[in-house]
Amino acid sequence: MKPNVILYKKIPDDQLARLQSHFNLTFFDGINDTNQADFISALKEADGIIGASCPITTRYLDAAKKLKAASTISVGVDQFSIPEMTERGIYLMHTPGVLTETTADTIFTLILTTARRAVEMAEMVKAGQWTKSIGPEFYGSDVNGKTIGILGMGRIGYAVAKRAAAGFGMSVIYYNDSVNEMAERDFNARRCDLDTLLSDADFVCVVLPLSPETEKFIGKEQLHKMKRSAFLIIGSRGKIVDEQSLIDALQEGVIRGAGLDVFEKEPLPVTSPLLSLPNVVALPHIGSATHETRHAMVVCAVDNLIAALDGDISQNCINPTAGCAARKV
Ligand code: 8YV
Repeated sequence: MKPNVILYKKIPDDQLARLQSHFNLTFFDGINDTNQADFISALKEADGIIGASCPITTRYLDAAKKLKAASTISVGVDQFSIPEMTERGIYLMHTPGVLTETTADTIFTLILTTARRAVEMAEMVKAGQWTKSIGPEFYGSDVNGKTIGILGMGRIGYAVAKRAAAGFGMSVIYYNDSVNEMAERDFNARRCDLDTLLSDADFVCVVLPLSPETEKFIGKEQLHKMKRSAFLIIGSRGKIVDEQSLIDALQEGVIRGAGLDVFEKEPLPVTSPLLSLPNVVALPHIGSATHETRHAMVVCAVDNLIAALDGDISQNCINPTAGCAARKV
């Protein structure tokens, strides 16, 4: 008998066909108030689940007595409680690697557009307001030769450092639990404490994963330690920065601007003050959103689930020790 799997996100046909050939598949187009009861009832028989962008709560896990593996189509695993999954003996699989370069491209897009005021200027041109040669009131800030401070020097941090050092001649400083020897060797990156990073960087770039330890890691106190001429770039998860403190800092001129791909609440409410600030570039969480990369992420997540349900968790498993946990039934 094929294992029972729930897919809770639309995926391309070729990968849907792969799932169907391996599993007895039930599909949900996201999890919402209208289909939640059906989702819970399908969970009772599920061996595996695969999807993204929906929190997998304790209530769901309580129903999922047979669940062996969850495969998220993302590198971030903040939709899950890792300790809870481990304790219940459920493997959590994710998709690192395949989205690194694309996400670093998005982060650099934010660095360049905020510093050079590209979105604001483009809107001015489209509105027919480019009537004379622009003066100092519209000048931006240089990116080349500046200092970038990267919070979180993992794969994506390294890829951002590569662009910064090799492409833009920037000095790289970083804050990370451990030394990243490759970044130090390849880009002369220097590890420092948080206060030094905040006070020295012209671009403070947040690529830390969201976890209980990093939630609201950057608040008023940290923003006030940044240079008034500096930019804050957030590329991983919005909840790492206290959004109200950021809004205050931008409104009061504590920092010069912010480039944001992620927010405390997504989609960003239309009433958010961030939307009326000219010194903010806001993107709709497009970090990995290219045709090529999103497809590669689905392929990776499908591979991960097939392997995990076959007992192979050698690649991309967040909690390999889940196998040691006594199964609660
Ligand atoms: C996706 C992401 O937007 O991989 C991640 O952690 O944030 C993004 O690439 C998202 O999880 C939906 O697939």
